[in-house]
Amino acid sequence: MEKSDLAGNAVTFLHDEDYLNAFQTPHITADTWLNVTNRQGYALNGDWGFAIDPFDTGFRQRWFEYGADTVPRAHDWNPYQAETCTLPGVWNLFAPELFHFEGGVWFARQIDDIRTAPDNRLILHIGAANYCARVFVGGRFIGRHLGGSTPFSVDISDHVQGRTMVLIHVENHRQPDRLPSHHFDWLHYGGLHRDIALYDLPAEHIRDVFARLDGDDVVVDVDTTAGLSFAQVDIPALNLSAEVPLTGGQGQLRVAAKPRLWSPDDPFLHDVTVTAGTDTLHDRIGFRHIETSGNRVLINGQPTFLKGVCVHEDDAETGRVTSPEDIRRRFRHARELGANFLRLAHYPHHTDVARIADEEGLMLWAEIPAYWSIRFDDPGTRADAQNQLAELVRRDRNRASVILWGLANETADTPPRNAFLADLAALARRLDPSRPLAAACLFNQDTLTMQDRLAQVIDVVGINQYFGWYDDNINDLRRILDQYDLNKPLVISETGCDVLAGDQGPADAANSEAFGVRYYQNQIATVEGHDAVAGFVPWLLYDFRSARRQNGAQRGWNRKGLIADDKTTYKQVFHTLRDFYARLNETEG
Ligand code: GCB
Repeated sequence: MEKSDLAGNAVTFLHDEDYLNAFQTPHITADTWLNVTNRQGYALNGDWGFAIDPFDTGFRQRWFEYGADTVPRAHDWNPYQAETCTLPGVWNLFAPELFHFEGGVWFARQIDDIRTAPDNRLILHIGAANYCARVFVGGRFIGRHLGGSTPFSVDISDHVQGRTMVLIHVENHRQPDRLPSHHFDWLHYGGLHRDIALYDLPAEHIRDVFARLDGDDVVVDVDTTAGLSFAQVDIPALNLSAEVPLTGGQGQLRVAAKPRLWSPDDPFLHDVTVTAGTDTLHDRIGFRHIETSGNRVLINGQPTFLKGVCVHEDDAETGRVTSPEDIRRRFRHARELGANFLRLAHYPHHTDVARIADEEGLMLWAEIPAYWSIRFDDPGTRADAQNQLAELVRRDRNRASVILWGLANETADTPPRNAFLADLAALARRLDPSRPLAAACLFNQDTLTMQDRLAQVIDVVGINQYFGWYDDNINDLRRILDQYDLNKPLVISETGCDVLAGDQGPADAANSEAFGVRYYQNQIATVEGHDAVAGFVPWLLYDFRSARRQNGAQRGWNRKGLIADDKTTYKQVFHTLRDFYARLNETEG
């Protein structure tokens, strides 16, 4: 019989079904998130020990107590002798037998106390963990974070002494109360797929800065720890150097200014430096106006047609792990297409995406995974969604390239859903009054009208439509556009069909290159010049993995990419769309 240190009863830990209760709270949320832009952190990327744990043995047997004063005996895993992996990483690609693993995995490594002053704070920052992460430091449970694509920070100062063991348990069970829920069209990668770093900060420090244009004013919100009484804001290109009084760590600077505006043609970024106490945060921020008027999107007052393409964060070699090179390749392909806009589907992408788009002058739609069937009446799901949205907005609201927050994708119009999404809209507007909101809404399939009540809440109405693929009659699309009577921009937020690169079949054979070209030609002929349409954002740039796609042409991949999964092989549809955007670009002059 195994021995347990849980209780005198040697078998308790095998029978206790409440073993997780002690690891549900505290929640790590947007409230503890730290803006780490340009901060010099100590990278914790690289080798970590790991173990899969399909039975939650690590909780029952308290594996996390490794690193505490007493080392547990007779345990079924020992992080000091663990197999290793490289983080950021997704376990699906650690070994072939883990490809479809869904469950819990422990990650472990030791860290050093890097504090440069005794009362400094040590903040652990994790770029993303899909889906539920529990953090243990020095044998103690620190907190739990939900949501697979947004960053979180946690103060671990009180638990680090000399060299200290950190364990992070990540589990990605597909559950109906999560976002996304248990059913979605991409591969359910699990892991710690973005940067992990440790920050050594003065006890009193800057938590966040939010700079933007509001009418003729530049506005800078400063959020610091409570002990600071003022901050200094410097924007040299505006000759601006001002002191901001802080109350309870909060302050706002508002000054009339005429900054050189960021635009896709001139993506000018201002150096913005905020200093408070001995702490400094530096960012490069573009100032621009984004609004809607009637059925047009206006950038700096100019009607701008969104020539777009959707993109997933997926890679044959690295899964959800991305890199600046991968992001720049995405943007090179988008530019080659003649696009000015990308929809980042269907969850927050890496923080570098918007940063690089800022520099390159591309516009983005950033969204949270309120996708398909969501438990809209579950208060836990609602809290999770609000937190994911808050973490996304706080992370990216300084990025001029992000012009739309996407709230939801193809969710059915019911009262609980409308209440849930109205709350999310209110939250987005409170955290960021400067951006319009969008969503992929559902149209009425019988009347071919836009009847989704969500459209009343948002500013830019998206429709995903696949006439000529899932639905037959392309004329129905024209009918939807002709009947569209909302005084808001309408964007085709998805359209596309599966094409197997190199398939030379005839135009009436699904999956052939010729079929794809005809599909796109029909779509474009319907949309081109139609007054109702403010943007066209086909589905999508690259083929991506999806476990629910298993026919002969798919074999685990959604093949609607304009470019194949190698991110190199162009399909003919790429050129069809490029020709359309070239015509638009020519007319725009
Ligand atoms: C959609 C979904 C997207 C799917 C796509 C498809 O409407 O929003 O996530 O991948 O269709 O390929 O069917």
